[in-house]
Amino acid sequence: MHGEMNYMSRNAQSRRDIRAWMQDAKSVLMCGFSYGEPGARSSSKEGRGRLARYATRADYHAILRDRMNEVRDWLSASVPGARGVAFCDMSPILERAYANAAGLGWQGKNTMLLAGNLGSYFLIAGLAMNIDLPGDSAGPDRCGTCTQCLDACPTDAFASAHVLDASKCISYFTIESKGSIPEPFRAGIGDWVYGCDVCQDVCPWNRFEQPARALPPPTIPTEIPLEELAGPASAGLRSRLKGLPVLRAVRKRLTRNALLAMGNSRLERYRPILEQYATDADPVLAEQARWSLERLSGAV
Ligand code: B12
Ligand code: SF4
Ligand code: SF4
Repeated sequence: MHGEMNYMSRNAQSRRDIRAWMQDAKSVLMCGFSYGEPGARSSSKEGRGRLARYATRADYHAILRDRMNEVRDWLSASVPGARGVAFCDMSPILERAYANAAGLGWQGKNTMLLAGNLGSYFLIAGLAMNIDLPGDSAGPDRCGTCTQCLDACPTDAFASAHVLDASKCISYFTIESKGSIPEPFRAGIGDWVYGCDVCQDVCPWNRFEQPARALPPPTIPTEIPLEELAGPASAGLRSRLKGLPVLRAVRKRLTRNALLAMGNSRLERYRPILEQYATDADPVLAEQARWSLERLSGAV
C-alpha cells in the first residue's frame, strides 16, 4: 500500500499520537491554507504535461510553518511557559486525522480533508503546544452517496471508499517513485507529469474553493510543453521551477514522466526525442522511452 514510501509504516505510534513526537504536547492547532482559484481547472492540452495545482506556487512547507510559528510566538508571549512546535507535511504526524479531530472538516472518500466552505484545495499545517486550549469536535462526513472521486481515478487507486492504495496513485508514481513506473499504470497516468488532481477536480464540494491568501500566486501554468521537461536542463526551465515543489521530483524523474506522457500523447513528433532516449545510459529512462515508442506505434 505504501510503495517506496517506507516512512509511512515507520513511526506508526507518533503518526497517531503526537505525544510520541512532542512529549509534553497537550493541544494541537490545525489550520488549512487555500490554494484555490475559483472556476479554474487544469485541462489536457496537446503536447503538454500537467502539474497538480498546488505545485505551481512557491513551495509551501517553509511558508506555512512560518505562519504557524507566528501563532506560536503570539501564544508564547501571551501565556507564560507556553511552548510549541509547528509542523507541515514533513513531520510523521497524520495531519488529516488531526485536522478532522480539530473540526477543520471531514476526510472524504478520496481521503482528502474537505471543508464545507472551502472544498479540498487547501494545504494543512499544525502547531503542537504544551498548554491546554479549548477543543473542537470532529466535522461530520458530508460525502453522502456520492462516489465521483472513486469512479474517476485513472489508475483505480482506491482499495475502497476512504482507503487509498498509495502505491497505485499517480501522485506517488510521478513525485515519489524513483525507478520504472509499472507498465499496467502507464496508460492511466496520461499526461500527468507531477502529481494529480483528478479526484479533487470531480468533487462537487470544490465548487466552494476559495482563492489563496497566505500562499503566493502561481508562477507557472499547470501545463508545460513536454519537450521542455524532457529536454536538456535548460537554464530557462530551471529558473522557472526554482523554489517550486516541482523541484522535489529530481530532474531524472521529471524526464521519465515527460517521456511517458509523450508515449501517451500518441504524437509522432516525439519519435526523434524518444529514439534518442531509447539508448540513454540510464536504464530507467531508456526503458521508458522504448515503451513510449511502442505506444506511438500502437503496440501497447
Ligand atoms: C504520504 C502522503 C501522500 C502519499 C499517500 C497519500 C495517502 N492518501 O495516504 C501520496 C504521494 C500518494 C500523496 C498524494 C497526495 N497528497 Co499527500 N501527503 C502524504 C503525507 C505526507 C502523509 C499521508 C499519510 O500518512 N497517509 C497514510 C494514511 C494512513 O492516512 P490517510 O489517508 O489519512 O488514511 C486514513 C484515512 O483514510 C482514515 N479514514 C478517514 N475516514 C475514514 C472512514 C472510513 C470508513 C475508513 C475505512 C477509513 C477512514 O483511515 C486511513 C487509515 O488511518 C501527508 C502529510 C502528513 N504528514 O499527514 C500529505 C497530505 C495528505 N497530502 C496532501 C496533498 C495535497 C496530496 C495530493 C492532493 C497532491 C497532488 N495533487 O498530487 C495527493 C492526493 C492523493 C489522495 N487522494 O490522497 C495534503 C492534503 C491536504 C488535504 N486537504 O487533505 C497533505 C495533508 C499535506 C499537507 N500538509 O497539506 N500524499
Ligand atoms: S490523486 Fe489521482 S491517481 Fe491519486 S487517488 Fe486521486 S485521482 Fe487517483
Ligand atoms: S467526490 Fe464525492 S465521494 Fe469523493 S470526496 Fe467529493 S463528495 Fe466525497
